[in-house]
Amino acid sequence: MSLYHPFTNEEAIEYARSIPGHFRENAELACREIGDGNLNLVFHISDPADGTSLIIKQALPYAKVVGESWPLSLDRARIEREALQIQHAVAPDLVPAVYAYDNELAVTVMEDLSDHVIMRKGLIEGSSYPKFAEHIGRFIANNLFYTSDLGMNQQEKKLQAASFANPDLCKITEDLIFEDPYRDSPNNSFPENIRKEAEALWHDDELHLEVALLREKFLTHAEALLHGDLHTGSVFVTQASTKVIDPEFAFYGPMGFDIGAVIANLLLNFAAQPGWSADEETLKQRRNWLLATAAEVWNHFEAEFRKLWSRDLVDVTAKAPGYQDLYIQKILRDTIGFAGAKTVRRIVGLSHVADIDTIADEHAQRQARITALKIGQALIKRGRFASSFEEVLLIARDAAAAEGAVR
Ligand code: SR1
Ligand code: MG
Repeated sequence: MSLYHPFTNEEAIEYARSIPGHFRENAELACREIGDGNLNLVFHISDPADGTSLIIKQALPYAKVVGESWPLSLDRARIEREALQIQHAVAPDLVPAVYAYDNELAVTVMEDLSDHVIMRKGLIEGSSYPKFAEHIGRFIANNLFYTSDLGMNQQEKKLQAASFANPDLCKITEDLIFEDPYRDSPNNSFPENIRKEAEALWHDDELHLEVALLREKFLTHAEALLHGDLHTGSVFVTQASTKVIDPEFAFYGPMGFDIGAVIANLLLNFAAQPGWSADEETLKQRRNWLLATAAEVWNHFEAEFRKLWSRDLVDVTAKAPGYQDLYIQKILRDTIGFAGAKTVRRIVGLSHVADIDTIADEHAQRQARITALKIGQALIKRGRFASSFEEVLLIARDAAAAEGAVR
């Protein structure tokens, strides 16, 4: 019989005590369940007397956001933990350390990052993160390169890809990102005041063709081990530090999917800015920073990826002149297309973003949703034909200009 059961706070404390070399013997430990995501329990365990702390993350056998009617495999805890360990090996300063785990209990014990803030929250509060673009570009480039046929043995990669088959979590993405928003699905969720714009997604053949092609890439292009859910809620930040968490959606997929996720979430915040910026000058500055950061994410990714290619390539055929440039162009185009799909899903699909959903002013909130939908659709349609990241910035600026006023 399986030992699995969801922990109570007391059980989480007992489990934390069993981790060797962490807490003082007989310490009075405190525990808070702080999971605010869609799927898991997250316990923060600390010794208030000396400030020692750690995090215990435990998968539930269903999607917490929906309930027990949506079962999910507990093996995702192993997948998340193994992905964290692989990511930590190639980018140790950008990923929390794993202290212990138990596959049967679906538990991972890891570094506490309470001195950081979730990036989505920081962005909503108007903070800027000067190191973020360099950090996330480096994180993505190292993870993708060293888990791909470019940076690891091709036979080992096939075995690794098999152990990261993640059907339940991939199905969430396949449905919520590539299917539901483009039809009248019961999973969709949007307010009546954008029904016209939402329904337009259901009747746009050009859009449907591009989404079908993106979905095909997601289903079939096992290029590298993706994080799989790299939105700003999966990133802890300070001014000087970036830590990427939550790779439970990890699987072998198309590289552009991870970069696209980061870009989409910066653009969702861009769309939300009229609801958060106190005046026109603040709005202009915030939006400029968000677009500059998006461009820098791409630039840092590209520079780091090319550097790793020159230094650590394991596939001799990839030395063919011109191949690297075509490879980068493919990633750029996929990035733009996936960024579009990831923007659209957060407006009309099941799971939204607080950047927009917590805007207090109803008019500003509606405008933010419409701007995001415009950006998302334009990116999806442009992706396959794009030749530079600059096109993303133009699309965002055009959508903002269509809001009226001087934005
Ligand atoms: C049912 S899970 C909904 C969303 O939450 C996760 O963070 C993923 O983005 C997923 O699509
Ligand atoms: Mg998550």
